[in-house]
Amino acid sequence: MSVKPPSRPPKAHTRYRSPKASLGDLYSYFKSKDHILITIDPDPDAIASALALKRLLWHKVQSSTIGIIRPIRRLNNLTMVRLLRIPLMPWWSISLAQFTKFLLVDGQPHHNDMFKGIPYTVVIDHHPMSIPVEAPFAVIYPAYGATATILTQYLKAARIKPSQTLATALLYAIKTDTRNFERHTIDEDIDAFRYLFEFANHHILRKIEISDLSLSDLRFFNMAVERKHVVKDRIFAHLDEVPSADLLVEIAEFFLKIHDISWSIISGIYEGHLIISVRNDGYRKDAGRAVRRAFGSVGCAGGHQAMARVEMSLDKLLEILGNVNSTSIEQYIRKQLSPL
Ligand SMILES: [Mn+2]
Repeated sequence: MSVKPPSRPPKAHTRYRSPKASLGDLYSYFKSKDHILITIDPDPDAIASALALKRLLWHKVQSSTIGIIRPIRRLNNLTMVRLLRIPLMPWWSISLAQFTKFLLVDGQPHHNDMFKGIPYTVVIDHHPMSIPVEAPFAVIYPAYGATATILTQYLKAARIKPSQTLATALLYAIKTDTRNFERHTIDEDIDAFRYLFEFANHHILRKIEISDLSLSDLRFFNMAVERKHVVKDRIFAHLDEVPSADLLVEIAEFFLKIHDISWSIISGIYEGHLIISVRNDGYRKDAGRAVRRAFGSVGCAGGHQAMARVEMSLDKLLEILGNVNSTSIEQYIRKQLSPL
């Protein structure tokens, strides 16, 4: 088998076409002898969209493979792939010569060096198009909150009832890409969400959504509980060296579950920097303003009403404190962020 360049002239559709018209067009590019590779940068939207595309082309092509360009690291996404048994192939282990057609979802060829130079037949995406996408079937809808929404419309147009696995994956994709509809959402995303809702497994969805800890992270929760200092409605804990900055966010959010705690201020050292993660109840206070006032002149400090983050180099800290250790750091943070 050899890879032939697309025979029809490229045209990218950024203006909306009916899903039915798009689907007919999509199908026209495939033959039953095709072996297709769907390439993705594996985030939930890309994974779910690839799975939907695989389903749409089921029985229309000889074989379909989803190739990922990097290992998945995010624990929620690993849980998604494991619980939904989504078949993914690391791209570096595949020979491209065995495929006759290439497809890309939730991304564009210029987004990654690994995509460049591949003669794509299909590109379906919702990121803004800064460089024209040249593929026979290119559908780019930047207004959409998720690529999964476009694929859900195609499934509906094809009258394919999504399996529990597929519906759960698509639902999770729409929820993550729109951050639970807090950003970049159009009616089509909400319609797709509503449609998928009844087919999804909500127990699995919940397990995927809450799976952001590893067993080894618990050590730091333990340390945070032991080291916590409560000053009025504020809780502080300094954790020394931590394996990731995200862990500080997890612990800060965990402490905010305590009903009469309004501020959760968790700090640690990560890659030579002091990181302070701040969460509050968002009521009459502004976490972003508070950290800018306290640390804006000595480090990088910012955030919103209910969440904020400070980052400062240990050199700067040494300059200010003269002596950098657990106790001096902890006291410094508490002094800067204690209620007046
Ligand atoms: Mn996306």
